[in-house]
Amino acid sequence: MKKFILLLAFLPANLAFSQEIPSLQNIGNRKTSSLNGKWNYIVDLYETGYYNFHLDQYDRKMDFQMGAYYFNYHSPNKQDLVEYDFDKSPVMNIPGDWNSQTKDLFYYEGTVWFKRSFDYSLKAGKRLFLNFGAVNYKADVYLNGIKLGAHTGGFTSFSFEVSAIIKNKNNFLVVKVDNKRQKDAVPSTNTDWWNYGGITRDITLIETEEAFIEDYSIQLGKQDSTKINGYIRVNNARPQDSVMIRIPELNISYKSIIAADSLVNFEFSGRNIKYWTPGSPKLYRVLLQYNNQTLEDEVGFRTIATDGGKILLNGRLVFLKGICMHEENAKGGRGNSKEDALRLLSWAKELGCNYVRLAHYPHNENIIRLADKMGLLVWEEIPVYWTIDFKNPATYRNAETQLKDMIARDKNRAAVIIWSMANETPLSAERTKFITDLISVAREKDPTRLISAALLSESKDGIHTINDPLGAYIDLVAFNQYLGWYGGNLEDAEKIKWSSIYNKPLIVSEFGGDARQGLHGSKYDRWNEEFQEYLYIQNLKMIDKIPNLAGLSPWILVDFRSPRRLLPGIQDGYNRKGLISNEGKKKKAFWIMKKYYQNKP
Ligand code: GCB
Repeated sequence: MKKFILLLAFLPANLAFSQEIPSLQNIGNRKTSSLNGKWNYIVDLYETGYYNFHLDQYDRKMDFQMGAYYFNYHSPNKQDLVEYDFDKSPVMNIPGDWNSQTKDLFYYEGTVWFKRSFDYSLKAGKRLFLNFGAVNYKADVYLNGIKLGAHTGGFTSFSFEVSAIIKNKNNFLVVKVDNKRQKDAVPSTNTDWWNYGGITRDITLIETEEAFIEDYSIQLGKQDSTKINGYIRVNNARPQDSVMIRIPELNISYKSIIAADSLVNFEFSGRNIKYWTPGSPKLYRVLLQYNNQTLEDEVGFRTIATDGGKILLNGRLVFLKGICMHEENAKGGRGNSKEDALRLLSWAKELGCNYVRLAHYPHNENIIRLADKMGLLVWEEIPVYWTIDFKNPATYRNAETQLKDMIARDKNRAAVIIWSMANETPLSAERTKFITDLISVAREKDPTRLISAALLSESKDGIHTINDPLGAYIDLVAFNQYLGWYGGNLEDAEKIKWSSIYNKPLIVSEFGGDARQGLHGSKYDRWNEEFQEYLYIQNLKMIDKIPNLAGLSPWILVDFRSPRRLLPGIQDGYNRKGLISNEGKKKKAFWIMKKYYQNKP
């Protein structure tokens, strides 16, 4: 152990606490090795491995404490007091949430420590980065007893450089994961989904050269769709180095010298491009070259804009035939794999969708990349959900970081057309300031996509309106409304009138009601499949009368776990608004929705 303390003493501060680097673009196509697999874990309800008995945080004091779990201490000395041992602790699959893997941890919210040992031989002149696809909610990361850093926010990717810390043999990576809900967090304490804890997405080591392409953006120009523009950023570039972009199928080959700030901004003609559309999701092979390195991607090109009440994809009217979905797998746990993505998106396709709303947080990259391939337009969202601590500047910074990280990862995916800032947030001046500040950031980071937020409608004297000041700032006025479930009478559906003060596209971002699959009876009684079917029939009649209606995404594709949904024999811990049950069986309303989309031009 002394060795580590010595190492710490001689490491410059910026390496002892390796700085988090903005997510590396396109990790899947780099030289990687996976750290997925079985990891040892210790459930630490009292955070005994993090604080001493006076609640001093071990990793802040930087002096060795045998109690600090991240040292993974094995004493050769029988006199030493060491009260933990990763190697004798149980294992679980990573990536994976702990709730669905371990019965005892089903309801657990707190700290769990994870450890994995591995060898890695890093040759001179190479660099190594450690990337986490996502950890819910807070991660403290330590490699070989040295803290790399901490990350907050359960659905975004983050990386640390580990070149100076990695050893050929017996590295140990320790991650403390804490998913306690907090009032000032994003999301806050109250959500209608399961707070799955753990290392929920892939853990990957990425090996690079000393200097390498870190990030890039490539898409059609907003003003001039005959041009392709964007940037390439090289990490550690030397003066006068150059980068090249090639799109062989379009005979494009563009070379440029890297500017002093390591950046190349580019714009070149993109004539004869076959646009990406849901019907024909054309992806081009794009090669980014720097020195003798080539990074490959598959990129679709399309434009997205609005004109009054219309949404225009490549300049042509598009109606969003959508469905909402959570990121859950077939077993009732957090989804992450390609198979999980395929299962969900195939159902969306079968329903007749050209669009999915990924609620209520950034989903994993497999889903986004598959949507790109399958031709599904995507709404992505950050978990600014219901009641957030809107007055708290730290909460704002947290939300802003999650927004930036979401945009950073997915900005090159043609499928993604909408960034959503929030869902059903209560009106107040602070809330509107919070969200409009987020909107400014989103527009600055990505001026090409549409901005939205799921709002609430108001009803007065039989007239429904969207009366939210945010309507003035967003491109698509989206709203959730639950006629016949949380209020209102289904018989009145056709009589309801809609008005909007905004001359913008309106989207019904949610509607629906629960049904227990297999439960049949009167269409007037809740929980029956016939009730849900009737609710859909009536809601769709109402929805068709909404002026400027540009799309809809019923709530929701599949039943999902929620601690708020407790009715025995019916809900049993699931929100039952799915068109498909959690066992994968379609309910009657599925076919109503499918027919509606079939008949919609
Ligand atoms: C909503 C929320 C969604 C809930 C849904 C419901 O409005 O946006 O997260 O799950 O209603 O089932 O109540």
